Amino acid sequence: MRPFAAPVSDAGRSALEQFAIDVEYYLTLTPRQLPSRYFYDALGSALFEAICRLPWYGITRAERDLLARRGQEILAHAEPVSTLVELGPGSGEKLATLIEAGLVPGRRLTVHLIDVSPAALDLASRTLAALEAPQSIDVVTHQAAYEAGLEAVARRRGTGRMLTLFLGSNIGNFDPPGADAFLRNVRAALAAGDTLLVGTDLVKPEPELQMAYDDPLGVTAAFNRNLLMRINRELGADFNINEFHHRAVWNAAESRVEMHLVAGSRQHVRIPAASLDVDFDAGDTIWTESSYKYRPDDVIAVLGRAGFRPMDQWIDEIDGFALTLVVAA
Ligand code: AVI
Repeated sequence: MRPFAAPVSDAGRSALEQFAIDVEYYLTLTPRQLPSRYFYDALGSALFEAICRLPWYGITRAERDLLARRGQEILAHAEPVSTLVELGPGSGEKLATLIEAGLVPGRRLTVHLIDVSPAALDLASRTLAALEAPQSIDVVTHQAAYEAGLEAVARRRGTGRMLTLFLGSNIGNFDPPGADAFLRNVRAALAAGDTLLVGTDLVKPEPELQMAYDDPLGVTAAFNRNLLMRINRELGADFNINEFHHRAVWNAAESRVEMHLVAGSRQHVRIPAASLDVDFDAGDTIWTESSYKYRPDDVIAVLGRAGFRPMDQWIDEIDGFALTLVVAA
């Protein structure tokens, strides 16, 4: 599954038209799928923020701890850094943690935030404005897909080094060819000597992964099922949400947690805006997300294939998470 790939060019289309096209395309594949990028409407984003606070989901906690403990080292490696870029800043808290932990006092910094969501850009900008000494930080927002945003940054960057952050194990939502292609595009937008910090969740015992993606409070289940709510609301569909159940499975051979929605009974679903009718039998599934889990050396290898050289790697052994710093070769 390639959650960030669109089946056709999206030139000139509204976001809603593209959503309808994607739903029509992915729901008629075998197996049926939906791209995970559509989880993040307002409710889905709030549910994801809640997931990040769950005790069973260690990614956010581990990453924040590493950034707080190692921030100074990370920024020292990237010196002389004048530009920070974050792809998908979320609430901006991780970036704020890094800046607080390691920014040289008095240093002026330009921070570029790239996200398709204006709400995320607004929230992250406010988080940075609340930092001590915000006057030494110029924040520029780019409401854009990651690659397009990075190209815009490359066009207007000044002299000095740039450190780009791709955190939260977002790389895990790309399949291996998608991750390779994406990281190559990131490399192409950077200059030699620029650095990239990538957060990746690591392979860990299956029961831990199971709890992280099928939590006892049912927050991840709600996050998954909300995708059908979104299709009902935005595309006028009539999914019976109560009859779709969340399933998370660890696929060891592919090194990924898969999330699926499973029909509990036979259903005929109409999706008018996608000009689509779909029949489900009890037990039929829709594959909604893959979260690839890495081994520390795999992270170095995938970044190496994209044209980066390793600088350092920090591992949180408790939650099984890695921050990897590489330099554009
Ligand atoms: C955003 N992404 C890295 C999360 C993940 O872990 O794959 C999304 C998520 N899906 C279920 N829980 C969290």
